[in-house]
Amino acid sequence: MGVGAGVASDCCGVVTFPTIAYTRERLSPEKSIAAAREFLRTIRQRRTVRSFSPDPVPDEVLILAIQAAASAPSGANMQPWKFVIVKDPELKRRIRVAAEKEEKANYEGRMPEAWLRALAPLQTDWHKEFLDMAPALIVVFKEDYGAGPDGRHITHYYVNESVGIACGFLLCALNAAGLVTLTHTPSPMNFLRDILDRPKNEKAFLLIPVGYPAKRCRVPDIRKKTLDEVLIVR
Ligand code: IYR
Repeated sequence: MGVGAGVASDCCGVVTFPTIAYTRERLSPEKSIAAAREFLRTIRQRRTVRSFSPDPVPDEVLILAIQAAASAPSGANMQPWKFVIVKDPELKRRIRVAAEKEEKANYEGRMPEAWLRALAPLQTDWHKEFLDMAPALIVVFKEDYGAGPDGRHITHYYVNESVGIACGFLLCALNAAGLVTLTHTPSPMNFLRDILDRPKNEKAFLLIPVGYPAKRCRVPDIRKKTLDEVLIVR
């Protein structure tokens, strides 16, 4: 198999990608540590926020953050994701109404007692005002399979892992830009495909209200596990 830079090679009927030189410069240990420390400082400022200011956010930030998300690694580079930005108040309203209908059924019967007890400290309930209030919702869809131009079925691999990683990139990018997010998963969320008019190979994966925190926004005083609790070195 030829691996020369920029040379597509063909072996046994398989066309491989040409390769390009990977040229990112190596950081010194000091610079590397400083960069990791700065990233940690920034990401530790991220909090899941449930009360949003209605102030608009720059479209360009949303677009750049989605470009960051879409640069994520994915199984066989299939990039099995779509991102829908919803700013239209009428669409946000329809999403809120549909989400609250499902969440009311969840909180008032479908969720087992143990789940309700686990959520009680967070004081969540079926009211989802943030779906109207946040200036933008980003709905991330996963593609369980792709559709070729001729309607051909394209198999996707590690879809949940790939889209989960892309969502992580998206949250980091929005946080770096000073915006707050909520990782919301109304369940079930099939209604999003209908309301947003998406094809049947797409399934809603995560609904992310994005914006600025409301004035006097409060968040639960939770703690993250310590390094000792999460790190094993062998
Ligand atoms: N999706 C519901 C319930 C919920 C579930 C979990 I797990 C949370 O961490 C938070 C909420 C809701 O949005 O209220």
